[in-house]
Amino acid sequence: MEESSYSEFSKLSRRRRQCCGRGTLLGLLGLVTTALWAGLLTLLLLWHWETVQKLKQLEEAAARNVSQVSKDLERHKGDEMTQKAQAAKMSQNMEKIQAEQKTMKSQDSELSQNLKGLREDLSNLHSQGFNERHTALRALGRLQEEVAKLWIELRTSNGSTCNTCPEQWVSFQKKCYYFGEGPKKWIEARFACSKLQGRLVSIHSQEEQDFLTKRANKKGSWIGLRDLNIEGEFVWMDENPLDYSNWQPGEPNNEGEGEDCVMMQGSGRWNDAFCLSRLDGWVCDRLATC
Ligand code: MMA
Ligand code: CA
Repeated sequence: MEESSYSEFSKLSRRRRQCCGRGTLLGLLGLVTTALWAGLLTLLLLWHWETVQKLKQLEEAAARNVSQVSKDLERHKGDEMTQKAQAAKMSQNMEKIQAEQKTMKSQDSELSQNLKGLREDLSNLHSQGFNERHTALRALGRLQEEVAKLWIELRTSNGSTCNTCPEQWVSFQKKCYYFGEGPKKWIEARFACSKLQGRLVSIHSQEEQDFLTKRANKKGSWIGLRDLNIEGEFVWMDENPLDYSNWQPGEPNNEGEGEDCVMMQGSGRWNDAFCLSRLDGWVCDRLATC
């Protein structure tokens, strides 16, 4: 049994020596090398193919990006053009608005000038109206007084006596007199008389003066004479001319800050005095009724 195993082994070893000679080894080596090369080439090809695929993908992505960018660019160009058109329109509008503004400004200044003119006209009309009204009122006052005087004369000539006076007024000839008391400036005394439907007294005769002297306030009274408008040109409240005077010697002297209102002293003599002085007495007159 042992002998037979050995012989088989030696047979095999012999066969191996026959089968695996130098040529066979070289062939095997060649095969292996070829296989290796083939593998390597396959790998290279695979790598190349992958790279090509990647490149293709990249190319496609790039193309897509480029088309997107060009689209965006076009859109942007479109937007830009629209914006430019809008800007042009806006600047046109702006110019129009500026022109309108200019026109409006000139119209405004024209209007304000017209308004100024109208205001001036109105104020002129007002003052003219006021002056006319004032003149008319004065004329009316004079006419009323004339009518009253004529009426009294008519009634007197018919035998009537026209010496009726309101209560607290004193009758003398054709007039009534009110002897006011209480400190007043000339203008306040004038207002007090007009409130009593009279006016500061006007004196036109010695008889009248004597009558007043007897009754007048001993500390002095305001009378209806003043030279307010023109210095030295005295005017009576009843607007009759200065046909009688009873100045204290040396008066009127327009003393100090100026004296434009006339007072009757306790003696009955007249003195021009400072209009804002407060005198205790003031005398009013009005026509008596029949
Ligand atoms: C006062 C005053 C005048 C008047 C003088 C007269 C000082 O001033 O009453 O009006 O003329 O007296 O001396
Ligand atoms: Ca005086």
